[in-house]
Amino acid sequence: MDSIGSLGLQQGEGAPSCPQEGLPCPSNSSEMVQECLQQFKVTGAQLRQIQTSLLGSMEQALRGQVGPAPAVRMLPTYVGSTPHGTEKGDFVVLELGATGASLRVLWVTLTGIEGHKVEPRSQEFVIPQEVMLGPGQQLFDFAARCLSEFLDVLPVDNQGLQLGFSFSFPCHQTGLDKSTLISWTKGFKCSDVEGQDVVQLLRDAIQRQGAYSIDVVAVVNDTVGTMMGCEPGVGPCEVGLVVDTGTNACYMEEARHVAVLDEDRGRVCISIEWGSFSDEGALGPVQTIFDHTLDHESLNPGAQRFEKMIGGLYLGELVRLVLVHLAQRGVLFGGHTSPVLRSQGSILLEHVAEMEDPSAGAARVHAVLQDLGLNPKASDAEWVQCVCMAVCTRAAQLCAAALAAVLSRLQHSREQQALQIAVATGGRVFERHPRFLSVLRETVMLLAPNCDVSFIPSVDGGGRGVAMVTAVAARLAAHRRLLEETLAPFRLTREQLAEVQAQMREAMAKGLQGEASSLRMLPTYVRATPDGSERGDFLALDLGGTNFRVLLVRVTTGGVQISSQIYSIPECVAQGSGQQLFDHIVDCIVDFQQKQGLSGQSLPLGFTFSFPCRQMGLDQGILLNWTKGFNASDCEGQDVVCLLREAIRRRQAVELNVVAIVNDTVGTMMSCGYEDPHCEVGLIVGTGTNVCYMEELRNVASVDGDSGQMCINTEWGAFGDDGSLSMLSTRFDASVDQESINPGKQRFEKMISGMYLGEIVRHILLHLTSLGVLFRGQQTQRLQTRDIFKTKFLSEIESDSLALRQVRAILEDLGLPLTSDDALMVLEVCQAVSQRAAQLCGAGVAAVVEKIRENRGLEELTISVGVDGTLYKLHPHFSSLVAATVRELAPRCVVTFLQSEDGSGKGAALVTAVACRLAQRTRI
Ligand code: 0WK
Ligand code: BGC
Ligand code: BGC
Repeated sequence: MDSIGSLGLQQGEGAPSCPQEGLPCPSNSSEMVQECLQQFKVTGAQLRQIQTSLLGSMEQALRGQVGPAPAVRMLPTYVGSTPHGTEKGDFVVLELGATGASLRVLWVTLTGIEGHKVEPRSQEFVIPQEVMLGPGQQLFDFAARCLSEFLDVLPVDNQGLQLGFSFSFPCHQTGLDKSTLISWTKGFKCSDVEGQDVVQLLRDAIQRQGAYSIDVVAVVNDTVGTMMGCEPGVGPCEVGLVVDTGTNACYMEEARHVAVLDEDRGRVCISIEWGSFSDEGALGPVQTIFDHTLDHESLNPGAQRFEKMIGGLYLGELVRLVLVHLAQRGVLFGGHTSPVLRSQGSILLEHVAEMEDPSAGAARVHAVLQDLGLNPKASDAEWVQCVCMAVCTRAAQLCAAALAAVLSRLQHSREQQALQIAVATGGRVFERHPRFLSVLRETVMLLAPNCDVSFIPSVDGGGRGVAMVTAVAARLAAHRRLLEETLAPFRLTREQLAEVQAQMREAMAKGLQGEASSLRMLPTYVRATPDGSERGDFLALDLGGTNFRVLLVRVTTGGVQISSQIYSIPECVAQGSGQQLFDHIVDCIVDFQQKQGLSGQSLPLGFTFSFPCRQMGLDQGILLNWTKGFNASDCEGQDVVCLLREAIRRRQAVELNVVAIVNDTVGTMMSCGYEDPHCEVGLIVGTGTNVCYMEELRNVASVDGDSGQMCINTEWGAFGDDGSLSMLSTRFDASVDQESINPGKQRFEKMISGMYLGEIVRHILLHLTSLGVLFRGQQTQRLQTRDIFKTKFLSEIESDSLALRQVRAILEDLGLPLTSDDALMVLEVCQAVSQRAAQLCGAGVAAVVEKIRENRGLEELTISVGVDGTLYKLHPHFSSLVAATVRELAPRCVVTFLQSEDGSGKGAALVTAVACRLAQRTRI
């Protein structure tokens, strides 16, 4: 017999004469008792098999696998975090089902101050049998009456009371306040409740009662209340274990392991409902005839088989069945039974706990048996004590095997070999049964040796825990309301987007006509997209994006080869003097030429200059104003091609032939147009944002000619600088704009592009922190630092493949003390900000392609848009949201978005090639 089996029946543990310890025994009667007691013996191997099988069922249920119904349900409870300790407020708690035929109402005051506790006031109400077995409405009306009776004696207003409903039965929860009863257990069998939302049934009953306006904020399983009621200071309990009339446990599982939850972030508390564990292979061998009889005579035969071997509602009954069995065979009580002994449920948990309690002594056992109408001999009392001990030891061991399965699951889910965990225990079996906890603890140590488990008795039976959940639910509900209020302005309706599209169209038309408009609609002197006949070697510069690049572009019959080098533009240069900036550019060119062995060669150069320039020709561009953090002096109003040529001149011995200056949108359109002739729009969504497209020359007032097309650089970044976007602008946009180096400028860009989205998010997080919604209201220095929340964080945080812990890692790097709720809210903030940006961008593209379609009087337009920019390319959802918005707002345009591979440097070279070809033709 391996060591586990003998657990609980150790010498000197108050079971002086239970037979198997090899003590001398009376002849055949003792064999019969032994044979009975033997049936309750569970071997180590059997316990391990139960542990393994239960673990298997738990993981099968978590995976949501179809096929044979898993033995345990693994029900998500929507409790995503263990208590902060900051929860405060007064809460009503209604407990139904934990303690069998009674319900309890509590008034719990949470002070929110660590260690400062206000004793809850509570009242217990016995539930009449006919109510436990009658119509559901009767039960809930009974509960509502008890609530009123309890509140009537309390000095409370009858308004705005918040209630936590501890409902200790298996339920499918779809929210903290939405829970459908699966099936009754533990002596309850009310009609018209299974399959119903029990929160609604309670709300309806309270309504019918009409005495108090009570908001049922949360419904909680008693195991969750127990776990959450864990005494602060010992560190959060992450397992809640209840053994009262029934038994069950809950624990904190990684949300990503719970298939039914489309949540891959954070933890969620799972109510295992192990009472229904019934794997024949594992449980069959340890079930006795008494277990089968008990189940057969129960209210729910075949169900809750595991619970019926452990729960306090059944221990007494098991003992009774054994005593009847032994009495009827003349082994006990001189072969006599009594009507009480023969009646079901006559031996209660209290009786068993008393009779087994070694300190109670034989006299007490005697008294209990006499109360049952028996006339026991001394030996009878001893045997009865052994029977109680055997039944309860097995219960504790089976409970330990189940708990060991949970610990193994936690080791798996947290990929931890050694686990340190606190288990909150609740229920009268723990409170009243002298040895249950010690047998449980010892058996767990043997079944889960790598787990350091501390058992923490739950205070006031979980009432405080339920209040904690209610406080958390109330806080989360309040936070959610504040979050929704804060993000609502970012949730743009179709009407609002269509309005932006219409406003954009109007501004485009005005800009083309040279009328006042926030869209400058700048002619680029690019009249055609590449036709594939371009040839030659070209130098290209690409300034204005994240990186400054110098490129050598070789255009041959075989295609385009590019070699390039990235150079940095230090902030002091970008915001220094113009001369310094252009000298720096020329230094980079010279360095590149040397590295490429091009020194001394004067290749045609195309300059991608990604800032608003009024062009008078391909190689003339007056900088209208800097954007995107550039602010070099003495440049605005200057022809940047001249500034470059002057810098070249200053750097003697350098020959460069600057042929064309193009905007990065144009370079991108040309670069993609080289592969796809349908590409007539260039879109940038990177540090900044902008779009260009091929416009009919007849519509361009500032350029002569009515035939043919010209590429127009819309400079849509400035859209709304005339206030036309104010209806959409939020307080956070205003803060970002005010703190920028160009307040009042580039308003559309500041709602969309990579330079600003992170800042918008940061300002929203600051606001939510000031409301106490995030980071427990603690403002951190880091979060108050400009640009600390990079836009790339949005792309990382919103990526589907990123588990919440990585989201947490990003935010913890920012020194933000956060919970999983916080991280989930930060995710929602990022999603709202990037979604608005993508939709606004989509509304802009819809305006452009619809313009082209109407320009050409087409029913349907097929067109491609060349796109570049880090935000568009790296953000996991941006591009699809833009495309979806364009489909929505421009249904008669079939738009293909082509991500530019080589950036606009290639495009600049192609423009230069076209210019050279045209120049050559005019020279001929
Ligand atoms: C790459 C292009 C460049 C453009 C940039 C925009 O080659 O011309 O300015 O994309 O994206 P960003 O680097 O600002 O994210
Ligand atoms: C119920 C569980 C409950 C347990 C302990 C079981 O019968 O199904 O929901 O947690 O009893 O009260
Ligand atoms: C500039 C545009 C440029 C865009 C994308 C904006 O800030 O004004 O010229 O195309 O950024 O880089």
